[in-house]
Amino acid sequence: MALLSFERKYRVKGGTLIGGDLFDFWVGPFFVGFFGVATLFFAALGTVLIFYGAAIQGTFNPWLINIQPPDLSYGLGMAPLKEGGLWQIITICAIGAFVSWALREVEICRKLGMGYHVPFAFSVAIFAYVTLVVIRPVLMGAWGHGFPYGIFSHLDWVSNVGYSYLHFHYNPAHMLAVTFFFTTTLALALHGGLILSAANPEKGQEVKTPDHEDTFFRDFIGYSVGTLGIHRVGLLLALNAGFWSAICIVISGPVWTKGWPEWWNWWLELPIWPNAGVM
Ligand code: 07D
Ligand code: 07D
Ligand code: U10
Repeated sequence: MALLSFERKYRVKGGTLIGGDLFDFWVGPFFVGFFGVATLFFAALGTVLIFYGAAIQGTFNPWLINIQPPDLSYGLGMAPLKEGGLWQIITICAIGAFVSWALREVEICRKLGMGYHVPFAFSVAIFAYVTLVVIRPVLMGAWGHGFPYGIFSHLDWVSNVGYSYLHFHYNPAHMLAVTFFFTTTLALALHGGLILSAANPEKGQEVKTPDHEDTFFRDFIGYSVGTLGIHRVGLLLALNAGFWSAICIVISGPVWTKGWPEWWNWWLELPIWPNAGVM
């Protein structure tokens, strides 16, 4: 069905979670809904507050804008606006906007009678963000453990937090997360490559079928996960990348306070090694 006639058929009322018909309309290509309005509200307020913070800081250079969380001495209390309070309100706006965005995805899925896989996937990204700015700071007793909102300043935070555990690469959950990120790109490259190679045969030849795609991988590695299966694998890999990222940072501090290389001492402490003295 052509895109325009398809949209005419499916652009009908219903499926909203909140607000009934009130915001059940489209503006240009965008479905609005209650959560579209909520997203715009939080995003606009958050953006205005970032600009306000930038004005206080004295720069509108986007690379240098830096909205700091409160000092650790404020613990889990509210801080004055200019001493981290802005960061706290911007964090509320960010969570409000991200969650509204996910729920807007849910409403669109409901309208189309589709599964909720996309909003579920975005929820894992939101979970990683909330872990960084809410769950871990709460577990550590101060909002000051959240990351600052600035392009370069948030990189400084990652580096500083990494080195404060001596060698972040030795964090086993970080290893899992990194491996899932790498595997996700491998899977996407293989999948994108396979589809394009089947859809773009040499001039004069017919477009190839899923049978060709399956056979390529059977010939190549002895097994094909299948045309639906590769999308399941892709989603699983990507969600695990985000999930283990959240785990790797939430255990740094709340669970493990020493350097990460030291965590591996459990290996040396296993009761399987001959006595050093006997050797
Ligand atoms: C391509 C979809 C489009 C999204 C884009 C991001 C803003 C921020 C805000 C000026 C894949 C738009 C950016 C709206 C403007 C102000 C105040 C998504 C795509 C293009 N980071 N990070 C970047 C965020 C964290 C890290 C770039 C956000 C953690 C490292 C961009 C968050 C840690 C590097 C950015 C967040 C961390 C980056 C490119 C939130 C661990 C880089 C992002 C809300 C996760 C890279 C200069 C990208 C870079 C980079 C945004 C969180 C580490 C500015 C919004 C604290 C090591 N991060 N980041 O393409 O070039 O994402 O930095 O959690 O090297 Mg970051
Ligand atoms: C948090 C983003 C959520 C985004 C949302 C949406 C908008 C709207 C609008 C465009 C999680 C935002 C949307 C704003 C934009 C428009 C219109 C995603 C989030 C909700 N590391 N490390 C990770 C690697 C080192 C350290 C994760 C690699 C060093 C710390 C990942 C290397 C040290 C933390 C990862 C490496 C160190 C991490 C990040 C290599 C520093 C974290 C991905 C090759 C000296 C962070 C939850 C992620 C984390 C994290 C990869 C090196 C420290 C697995 C590949 C050794 C402190 N690192 N790292 O989490 O786990 O995405 O965060 O060296 O906190 Mg690391
Ligand atoms: C996939 C797929 C597949 C496809 C696909 C795709 C996955 C096989 C069939 C999709 C993939 C792609 C297209 C590839 C490229 C994608 C990426 C690399 C991912 C990253 C994406 C981006 C970087 C683009 C991000 C753009 C966004 C999020 C759009 C920005 C939009 C808005 C700001 C508007 C949002 C709309 C809302 C909230 C609903 C309400 C709307 C309105 C009221 C109308 C808009 C009105 C205004 C903007 C004016 C009012 C604004 C105010 C007051 C404040 C604004 C505040 C701001 C901060 C801007 O598998 O199949 O193909 O295609």
